[in-house]
Amino acid sequence: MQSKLINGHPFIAYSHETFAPAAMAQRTLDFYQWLDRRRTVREFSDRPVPKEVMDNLIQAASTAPSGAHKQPWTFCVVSDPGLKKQIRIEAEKEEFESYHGRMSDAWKKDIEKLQTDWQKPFLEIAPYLIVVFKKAYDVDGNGMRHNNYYVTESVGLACGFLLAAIHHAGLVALTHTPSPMNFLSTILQRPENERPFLLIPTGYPLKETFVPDLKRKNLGEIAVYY
Ligand code: IYR
Repeated sequence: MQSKLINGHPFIAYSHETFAPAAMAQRTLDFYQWLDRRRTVREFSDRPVPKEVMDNLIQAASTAPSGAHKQPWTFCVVSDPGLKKQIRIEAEKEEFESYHGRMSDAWKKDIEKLQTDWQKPFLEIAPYLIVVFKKAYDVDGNGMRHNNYYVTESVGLACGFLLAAIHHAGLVALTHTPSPMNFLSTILQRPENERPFLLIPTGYPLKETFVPDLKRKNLGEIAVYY
């Protein structure tokens, strides 16, 4: 592999496949249509998923770009039934409060089409809960703090990659945000510099599963060309 130093910093040659316009048009259409089939699913099978698959999914997520390449994320992959039960109990406590007061009427009306409620059985049924933490800062071996940058953007990007990887695996996921979710730091004993970001149950869908009949915005509603 070709390499060189730029101002003392190592760089490597980047080789990248390119496509003719017609091939690119077909590829982008295929990719869009394939991504368009991804749906958030709330009904999981308890069918096991190999750990090797989870390892690959997490590594795919961690290829996302991040501020100063700090990779400010930790993916906690929970399969232990005791931990899943604790997470369900605490999530349902928070969700009960949310659905019975914390959420505005307008908010509840907005999500009525999803037919969700405070009960979250999938937190025990899905074979894996991926709990994504964002690292507000890093701590080195000497206890020194180091800055991270654009942490929310970076971890959001990694979660996007993760959801695409899960779809590519033929599995399904739910982007779940019990609020507040500090209980995840306690149950999983995460250090002070890590903050819970997203809880992603992952697995196979139930054989017979239904999802809300949602429509995506069309191009004219989401894109402005100048
Ligand atoms: N966190 C709750 C409520 C909820 C909120 C939004 I915004 C959604 O898109 C879906 C659900 C829950 O998980 O049920």
